[in-house]
Amino acid sequence: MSFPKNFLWGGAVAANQCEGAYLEDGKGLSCADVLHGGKDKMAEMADAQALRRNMEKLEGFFPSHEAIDFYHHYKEDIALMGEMGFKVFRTSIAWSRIFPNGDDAQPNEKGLAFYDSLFDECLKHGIEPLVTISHYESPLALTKKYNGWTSRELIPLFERYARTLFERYKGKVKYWLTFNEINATTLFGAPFLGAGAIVDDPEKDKCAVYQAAHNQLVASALAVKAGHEIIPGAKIGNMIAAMMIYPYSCKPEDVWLKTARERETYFYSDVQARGYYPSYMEQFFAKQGIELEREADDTRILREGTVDFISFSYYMSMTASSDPELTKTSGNLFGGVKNPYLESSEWGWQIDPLGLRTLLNNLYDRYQKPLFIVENGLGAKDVVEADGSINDDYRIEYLRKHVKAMKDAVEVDGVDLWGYTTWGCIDLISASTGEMSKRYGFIYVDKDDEGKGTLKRSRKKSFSWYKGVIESNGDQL
Ligand code: BGP
Repeated sequence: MSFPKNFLWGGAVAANQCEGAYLEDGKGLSCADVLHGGKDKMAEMADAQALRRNMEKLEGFFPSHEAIDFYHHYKEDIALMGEMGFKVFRTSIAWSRIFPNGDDAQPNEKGLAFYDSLFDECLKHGIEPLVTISHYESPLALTKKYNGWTSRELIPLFERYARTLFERYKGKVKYWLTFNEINATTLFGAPFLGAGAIVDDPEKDKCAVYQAAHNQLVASALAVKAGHEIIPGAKIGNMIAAMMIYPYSCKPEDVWLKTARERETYFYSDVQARGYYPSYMEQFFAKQGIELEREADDTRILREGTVDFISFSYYMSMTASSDPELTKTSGNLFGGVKNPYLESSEWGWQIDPLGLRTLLNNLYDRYQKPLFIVENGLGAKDVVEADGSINDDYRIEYLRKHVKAMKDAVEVDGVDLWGYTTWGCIDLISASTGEMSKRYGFIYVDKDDEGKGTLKRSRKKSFSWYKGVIESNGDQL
């Protein structure tokens, strides 16, 4: 047994990290457009005052405004993906390209036409689009007017946006994801990125943060229902930043902490896969005095809007320990305690291929639904040699080991895995730092952290390696 014949190999991007053209053809500002780049980006996202200032006045350099200008280069970029043999391309739709303010009376035709053309281009190259409806880019006007997802007003607005997409692209797009890394809303330390909300002290104001999460879960379920109604045979998944957490030691307290921390993420996938709140979450709300604004219909909506498959991002694992003295490590949504058995990337994310196999098994055991790895990869600095070549053996090494782990999960353990889209298949701006130098791609883009460069695309060594992987359906690693 090997990977199934129709296994979906490909790559992933998100609109705000690659498109640029931030105000072109009627697009409105999104939350991503008011975040500066640099190592302080995480702090800025958690700083309510700074966010309010940025919303009022855009001063300085904002990486998303041009990004890699995919908006004007997509034909060339999709052709390169076609050359690698991609079966699937994951991208997101910028909500503010379709509804510039989120609540406009009519959708923006030019925005809709752009994605028509993008999906046509994919299909021309035999590439199936996999579309994230909301990837860290809710319209800024909704933050100003409603404080983003803390308000239930966003539920019908999102449903209408999703319905508009399903109606328009029903002949072109079969695979959909509702919210990117939906667990970011409560785990990121600030609900701005995931939920377009500014909360002065998220630790104290848990109610606002969990309300945003609840509203998104209801909206996600409504979108799943609508998608099934409008597109027969549509496959609609959720998307979580999957956390592979080990107990730091066999001390029972550490083991318990692992369970508790995993539940911070499982909460979302439990609701989206099973259709109801897990009892540990209801207890948590009761004990913390968190009273959510829930409507009578919410229970039915959640039950009727369960997802067809579970998708997730996986970059690293971490450990949980009851000892506060141990060294911490960073990660894409939250850090943990450093694992002494693992190496780290240049950005301190701990590399753990076997953790991916364990995680695939855990998720499949828990939900018995098909899985899709929609983000995985190594953010690293690349060097362009004098002859123009880019020898990214470290990236090949990272990916090879992860594909091998995924292969074991499928071939040996019997996990039902639909596909694999590596993150940032073409270099793009980083979500956590806004840097260009944190590169993930098979395709290099000539641009630096200050926004300078020709935007010229070139193939890295990993380009032909991945082409070979896809051609051999994962046999040739
Ligand atoms: C995930 C996000 C992506 C992506 C990725 C890599 O959390 O869904 O948008 O950016 O992480 O993170 P970074 O860009 O910070 O390296």
